[in-house]
Amino acid sequence: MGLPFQKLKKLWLLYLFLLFFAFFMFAISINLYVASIQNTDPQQSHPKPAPKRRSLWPRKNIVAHYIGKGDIFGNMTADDYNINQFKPIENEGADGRPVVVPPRDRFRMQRFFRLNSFNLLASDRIPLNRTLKDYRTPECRDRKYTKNLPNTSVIIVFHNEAWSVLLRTITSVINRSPKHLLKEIILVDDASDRTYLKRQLESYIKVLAVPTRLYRMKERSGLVPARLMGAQHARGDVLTFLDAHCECSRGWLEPLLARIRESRQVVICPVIDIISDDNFSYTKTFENHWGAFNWQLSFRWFSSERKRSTTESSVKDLTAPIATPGMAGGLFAIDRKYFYEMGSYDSEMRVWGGENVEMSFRIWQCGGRIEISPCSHVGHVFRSSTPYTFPGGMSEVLTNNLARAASVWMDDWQYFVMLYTSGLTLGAKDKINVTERVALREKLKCKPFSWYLEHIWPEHFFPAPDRFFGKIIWLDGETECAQAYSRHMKNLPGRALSREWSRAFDEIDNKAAEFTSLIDLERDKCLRPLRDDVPRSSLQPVTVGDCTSHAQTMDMFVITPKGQIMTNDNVCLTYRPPKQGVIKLLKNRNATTSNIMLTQCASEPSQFWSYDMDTQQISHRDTKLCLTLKSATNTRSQKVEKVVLSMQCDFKDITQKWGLIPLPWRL
Ligand code: LR7
Ligand code: MN
Repeated sequence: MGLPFQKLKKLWLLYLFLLFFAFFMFAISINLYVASIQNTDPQQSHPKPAPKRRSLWPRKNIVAHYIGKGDIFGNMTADDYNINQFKPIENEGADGRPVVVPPRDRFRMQRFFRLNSFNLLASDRIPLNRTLKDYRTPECRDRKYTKNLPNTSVIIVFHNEAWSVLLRTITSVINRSPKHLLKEIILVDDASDRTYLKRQLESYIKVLAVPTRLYRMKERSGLVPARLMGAQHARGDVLTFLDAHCECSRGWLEPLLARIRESRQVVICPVIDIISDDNFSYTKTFENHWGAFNWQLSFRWFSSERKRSTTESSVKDLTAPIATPGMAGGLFAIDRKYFYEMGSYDSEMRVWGGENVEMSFRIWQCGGRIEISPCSHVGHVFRSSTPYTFPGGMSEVLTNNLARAASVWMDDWQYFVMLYTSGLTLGAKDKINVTERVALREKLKCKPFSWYLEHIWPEHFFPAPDRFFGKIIWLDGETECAQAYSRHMKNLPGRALSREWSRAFDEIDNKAAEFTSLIDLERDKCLRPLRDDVPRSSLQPVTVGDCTSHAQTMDMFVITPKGQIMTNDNVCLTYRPPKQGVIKLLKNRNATTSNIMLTQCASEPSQFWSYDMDTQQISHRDTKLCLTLKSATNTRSQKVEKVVLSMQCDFKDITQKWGLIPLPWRL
């Protein structure tokens, strides 16, 4: 009787041991997995390929930031938040190289990533005065500046910034700015609660080589109220704003101040280089980037060629700044008095977002300029999520800020933004009071938004009175909408004589309400990207799909009178003659290839189209090939997909007929 019981007991022990062992292996493999996601191998991560600019990627919705939730690393404790683990190691991260956190610390590294949405352990290994390379072009290095430049106050606002990151920002400002140009550093603490940002910070800044003062917001307000407080206390000729996680590189300041000396109406930004959020490597970015906004007013970088501003020196000056329709918002210098003359900031904007939109429109429309100096390089830690809270709710705060910017500065276009930004509606206007800002706009006699689009951002992809805005539907000859459209076109007098887009826009506008009401969401098919989960900036094949209005506005197009077919984020319908390399690339990337792609607008012949009202064909202007809907086999999944290609035109071919269904965009 006793024997089987003994056996059973042994077996249980064995089970228990096995269970324990399995759990142990599981824990180890998770750790290894996590370590493998984090690319910390210096061989691999440096040099990096052309940096991915966060802003070129699509966002699921208007909320540009999200807050990381708890994960397998458990909850953080008050101690975790408050201890300062800064322990610099000589030469770590020198010359902007990436940091490798040793394997034994990988688990902690993951745990602490969440605190700031960047690799705190990596930063904590880098000395505050780490060296960087000289990222300037030879032309910029050779450029001489007069000693007689205006001086500046550097204003840095922060909320719960990491010690090593904040102090490295300050150290880089002190070490890389000519002493006589740096009047003071002003820190504004937006009601942080980390203990090391209290007394420890106060005593640290007392001994710095440059007068550094710290002000604190009484309650958490956001970067706009904090910057306004900083500006109030500043005494320098120029205000230079920086985020609290930057590193200024050699020669960053002189070009900014020199440009303001030339013209006090210029708001001047440095080139923003990339400090990696996972290994703190410093990567130089291209000098010829400029910025603007998408349909939801998110800031975006663009790289198409732009004329440089002419400075005192010659026209072909490679050190001359580039005018930019929009500013990223965090890093710029502005004449202090001019800042106030122009209405500083909209003080009702809270926490994060929108202030850069407002400032961009305001400065341009009210007679100033915004430029990027190719000679000034400042690194910024780009992160993909927001580590801090949004008092008042993220979506509410952000939509409120954007609604304020749009309703004061965008005239007719404010409705467009409100109609096609998720989280925003026309009702947003009722919740805000912008009387003071509208009065400012009148006082400064600012120009209309149409002027801004036409003259400051002629490459823009927004709707306009002389453009079409709406959906492009496939006229399959069966749906009511398709039939009504074709009938309307066939009955137009003299339709065959005109190939002008504007004529088509007019004829369609007359019937806009009718067509839109006839769209059958189930049956009508609209032109749209083949996949909607790929970045908008990459090449994407085109297909037709249901005509629902998608949050990302993937199936809405703007057509210019010259025949460029554009959509959100500066993406254009493009004819791409198949080259072998291209096909290979596409096969890997998208698995379905076509000679029609959506890609960055460039105003090239490959992006101009004609519309034949008589046959309802859209043809590529140069090759005279027609947009055609065909079935193609996906090389990866072997599934048959409908793809839009360009083929020989045949007016009888039903797969080549397209209708333009306008959508409302202003009141
Ligand atoms: O409630 C807050 N209080 C603060 O003091 C929220 C933020 N802040 C501080 C924060 O600590 C940081 O120093 O404000 C600064 C900016 O906040 P980030 O770093 O979280 O913002 P970001 O870099 O993601 O956002 C960009 O857009 C913002 C819109 O409101 C601001 O204009 C940021 O300054 C801006 N940053 C840049 O332009 C750097 C380059 C990014 C690009 C492209
Ligand atoms: Mn930032």
